[in-house]
Amino acid sequence: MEESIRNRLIDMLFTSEQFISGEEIATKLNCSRTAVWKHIKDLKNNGYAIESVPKKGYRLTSKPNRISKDEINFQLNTTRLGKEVYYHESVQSTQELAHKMALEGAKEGALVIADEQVSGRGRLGRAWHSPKGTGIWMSIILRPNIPPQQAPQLTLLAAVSVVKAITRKTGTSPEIKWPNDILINGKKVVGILTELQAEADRVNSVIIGMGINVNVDKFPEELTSIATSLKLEANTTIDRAALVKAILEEMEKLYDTYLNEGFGIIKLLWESYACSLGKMLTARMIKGEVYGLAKGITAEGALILEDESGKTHYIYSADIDIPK
Ligand code: BT5
Repeated sequence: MEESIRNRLIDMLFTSEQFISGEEIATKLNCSRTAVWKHIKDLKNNGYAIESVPKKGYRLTSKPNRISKDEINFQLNTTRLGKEVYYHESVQSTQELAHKMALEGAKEGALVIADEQVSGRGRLGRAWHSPKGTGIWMSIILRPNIPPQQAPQLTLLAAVSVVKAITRKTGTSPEIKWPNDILINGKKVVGILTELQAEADRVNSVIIGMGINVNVDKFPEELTSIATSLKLEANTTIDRAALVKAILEEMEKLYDTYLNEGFGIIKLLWESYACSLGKMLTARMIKGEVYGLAKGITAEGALILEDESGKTHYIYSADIDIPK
């Protein structure tokens, strides 16, 4: 109840350009003027800039660039994804938390998101730089009824959703590097990590972790030549909550298509955004490397490489080097 008053108050302030009096708010929200005053105070403490003028009332002058539950749920146009939001100011890793919550029965679409990660991680235990207040560090829990070997398709689905949302919100043109990197002008702006909780023939949950460098101004030295942010590329600060919402909306649409019609359309979309196809590249795996022409992806999402002797290799997991 408290929460719904708060959301409706944000809604009223957000949609009105004029001052709204405390009395009008109290009547519309069916609460006391003291309750209105308390909610306004709380919103101010949470970074909302609200002008209050005696006899006139309240007016919202700026929203915080925050990614907590209120901001994400406000006008979110999905039915499942992001309906449950678990926001934290600082965590070790949203991925670890999401794993725990999935085991404890979190619903499909639950979102774990943090303003900062102190031990964010990539694949193979690598570190993921996740500084405070400037990125989107989040993990989404899905529960598709698919065999475990199809799960890599969801990494590709997630990548397409993020590219569509970034294009819509920033006007930049990101590309996908198989399997899980999103690049702008050749530098990594997003990393995606898909992990499973599964039995031999059945997926219990898929945890899709996304790290997005949104308003990061400066990277540690070891990353400056390989990493970039949306702000650096678009030359403007990006509203993080709006981008999270766009991702959830794009992803839910594609996920429904995937569940109803299979991987076909996602595969075509993925190929249209891929920067690695049709090029000679090296796939580095734990057991060795293959140099060859990237010909496409299979129906499972594996990369098809043709080496110089004409032999075809199917790559399920690797790091890719594309010579400049
Ligand atoms: C990835 O791994 O690209 C997957 C990253 C997933 C991060 C998200 S954040 C939310 C969720 N919670 C987590 O703890 N993780 C997920 P990989 O392909 O292994 O790439 C890792 C490599 O990227 C590192 O070894 C660095 O070279 C580089 N790197 C680290 N931080 C970066 C950053 N912020 N931006 C660009 N590159 C980065």
